[in-house]
Amino acid sequence: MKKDNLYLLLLLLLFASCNSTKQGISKTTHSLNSDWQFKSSNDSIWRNASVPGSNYTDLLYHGLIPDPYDGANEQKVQWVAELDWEYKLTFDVNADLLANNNIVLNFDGLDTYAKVYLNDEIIVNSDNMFRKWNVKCKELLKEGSNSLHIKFESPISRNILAAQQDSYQLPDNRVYTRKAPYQFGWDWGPKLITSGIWKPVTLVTWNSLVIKDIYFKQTELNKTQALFDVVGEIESDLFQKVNIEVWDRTNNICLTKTMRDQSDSESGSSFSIPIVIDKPKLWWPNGLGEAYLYDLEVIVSNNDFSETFKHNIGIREIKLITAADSIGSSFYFEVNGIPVFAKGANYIPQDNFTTRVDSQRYERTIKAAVDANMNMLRVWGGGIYESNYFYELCDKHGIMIWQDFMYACAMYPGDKAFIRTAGIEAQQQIARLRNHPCLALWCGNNEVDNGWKDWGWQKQLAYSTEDSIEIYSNYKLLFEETLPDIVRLLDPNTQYWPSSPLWGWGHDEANTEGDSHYWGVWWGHEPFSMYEKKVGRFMSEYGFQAFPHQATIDSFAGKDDKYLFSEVMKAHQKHLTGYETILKYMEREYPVPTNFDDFSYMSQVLQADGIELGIKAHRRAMPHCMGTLYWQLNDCWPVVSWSSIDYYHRWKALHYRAQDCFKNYMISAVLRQDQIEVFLVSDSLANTKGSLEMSLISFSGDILWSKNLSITQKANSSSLQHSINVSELPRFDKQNTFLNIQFNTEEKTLAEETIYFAATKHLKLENPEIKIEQTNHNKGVLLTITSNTLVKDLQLSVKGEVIHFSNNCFDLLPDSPIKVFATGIGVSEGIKIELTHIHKVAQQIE
Ligand code: BMA
Repeated sequence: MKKDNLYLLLLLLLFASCNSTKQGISKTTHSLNSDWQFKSSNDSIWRNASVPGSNYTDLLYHGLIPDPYDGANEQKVQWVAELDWEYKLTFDVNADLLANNNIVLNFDGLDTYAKVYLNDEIIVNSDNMFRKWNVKCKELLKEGSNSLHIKFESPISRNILAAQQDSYQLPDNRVYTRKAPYQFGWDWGPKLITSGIWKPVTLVTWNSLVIKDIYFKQTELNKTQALFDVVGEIESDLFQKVNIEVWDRTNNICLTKTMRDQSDSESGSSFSIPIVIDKPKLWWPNGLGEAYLYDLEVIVSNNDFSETFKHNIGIREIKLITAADSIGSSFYFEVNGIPVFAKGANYIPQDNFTTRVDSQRYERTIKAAVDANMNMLRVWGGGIYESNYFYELCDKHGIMIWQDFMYACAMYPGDKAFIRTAGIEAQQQIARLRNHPCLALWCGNNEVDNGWKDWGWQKQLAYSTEDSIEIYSNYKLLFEETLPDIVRLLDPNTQYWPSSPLWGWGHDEANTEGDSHYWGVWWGHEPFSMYEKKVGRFMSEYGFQAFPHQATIDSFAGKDDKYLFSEVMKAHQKHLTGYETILKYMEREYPVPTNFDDFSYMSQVLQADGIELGIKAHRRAMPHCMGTLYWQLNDCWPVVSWSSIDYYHRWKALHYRAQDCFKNYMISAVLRQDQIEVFLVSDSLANTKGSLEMSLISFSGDILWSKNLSITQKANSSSLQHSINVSELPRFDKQNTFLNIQFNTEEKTLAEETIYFAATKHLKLENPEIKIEQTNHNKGVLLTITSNTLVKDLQLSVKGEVIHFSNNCFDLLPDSPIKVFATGIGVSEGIKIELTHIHKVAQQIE
């Protein structure tokens, strides 16, 4: 028999042996999310409630509180968090359901201090929003009507009580409660502390066997094969033999079929079965290749019943490389053996009321990250562990996830009960997330170590030496022992990093070791040009605020509120000196509009220009620096903040700029005295040949000088491709000329950069004649925009309409048409586009 035929026969045999006979399904899940009622403990009237949901969203639904996101309403609804709340449900159980061998009540998430009573018996006493609770309850259920009653205690009163009982004052009372830290108020978020059932409730029945957990643990990867152990835990109520099949459903291949004898185990049983995936197709981060996923399925069965577990996995190896080197110590991600420059942002929860974030909002947010050419998001430690869907989208689109544990900006307790609940939380979250190929790193916390060392708590809170020793040893217990031990045990393929950043931004080491949060710009009021000097090994935070889209401001502010220090605008600016800081930076280099709308536009230009400097400095510095994650991607309510997309997913100028700066190819020209240094950065995994085309052009379009060079840019590198000495150039007016540089191949422009020789406020801009041609195109309008003279930072908008422009806030160069695609509901030819640009705004300043 020929080798090929033999192979075919073997495949067929394997297929036949895998083709399991049909058994009954062991497990049935009944949703218990309908018909809940709620009330505050002070009240006597029960009202309908939504599950998953919260007291705030339920009160909003009944019109009992004003919208906290509107105006300055946040203050008016603080009472909600100070009360205790109750939720109740009556549900029917029939004899058939009761006849099942096993009945389990699952609470996927209770927020937060909750006593759960089933038919008046307490079954859960929750102290942690990030845990799930599974309770066997067959004995407590009865045929007919059953009741669930959940009593939520105010986290505020629990925190006060815990603080009173402590022998020293921790930096913030919120630390006593395992609950989303940002809900207690942040410098971009309101204080809205929810209570409620924030994840689904289900009643699960099973007979014979149930899969409790499956972990696809990659054990080896080479060119021809990927080896995994399928590590599983099943529970069964019989001594029995079980069959286990593992399928690759993407390619319809049975990977293994085996039998396990559980007779040596009483109630639980674990197994580890090796599987091999031949000719593995790798999972790659966005921009480097396909994020290929294998849809794997594990079927556990006995003669009567079967249960199936499904998960998409990706075959890849992600390593964090932290090794001593000639500079200090490195910090970069190696993916499938290749050092990958991480491009992205910090992600915060998308709402203070997390249960309002539906799949569409997740899709829009992750799409915005993908469209901006990001390959990494950091799920920041002051928020929540995200929903499964969030990680599924990141798996699918090649967005690597730096996952913080949920601890931020304060010291935490270290008593037994706290460490215990923190440990269970970590175990459950790791088990839930470890099969996701997007998961690149577990990080202990955000700015806890940095805060302890640099923020002066010891003095402010008058800690004695003993207090300090105890507080920091509690820190070490949690972040240097408990959490890393659990990660090592449950997810040995993902590395753990104790705290982000390694050094605070005041330390020299922040530029030479580990990851860095550089806040000299913004918090330290240092000029944006410092981004070029303060380049660490991996920039995990840096940022600058800007106003959101006009329509977003209109969602919370009336006409009369639209001035900087109005009550409403102050309520939607959570940084103590936010507006002053924006103003201070704007004055340095930009015209400062007196008109509110123009000011808000200018703040976006300021933010985009500033962060562009940072991104470019970081990428240019590769491989010294191997990552840039700006602060922050998104918002949790409509607010003036560091985000690049606002609460309603409207892109600020920064998001468009990031899209450009995060392309695989990036040009960055730096002016150093009389030298213009032209850097080219490429993340492409192949060398690229092309031409570097440089032109010095006056604002009205006269080409004063040009030069073309044939170049090769090495794969995955940054290099100084060319240096122009200003003496090579003809004399030119610095306020009226720009240098445009393109990296072109025969087919297309891979990267482009335009630099100016004077601050924006000193540029001699002229009144442009802008022409816009509109043609219907697919589901939108294609705009072709031209101008006779340079238009700086041209922003397109359509009054009252929510339209997405494929490009916005760009420099329109003289006689160089730009094509922009406008999409939105009902968008078609003839839309009235309003234009804002620097010259127009500057002219309106009295
Ligand atoms: C960072 C974050 C947040 C904060 C942001 C802006 O360091 O970790 O704590 O919102 O700064 O101030």
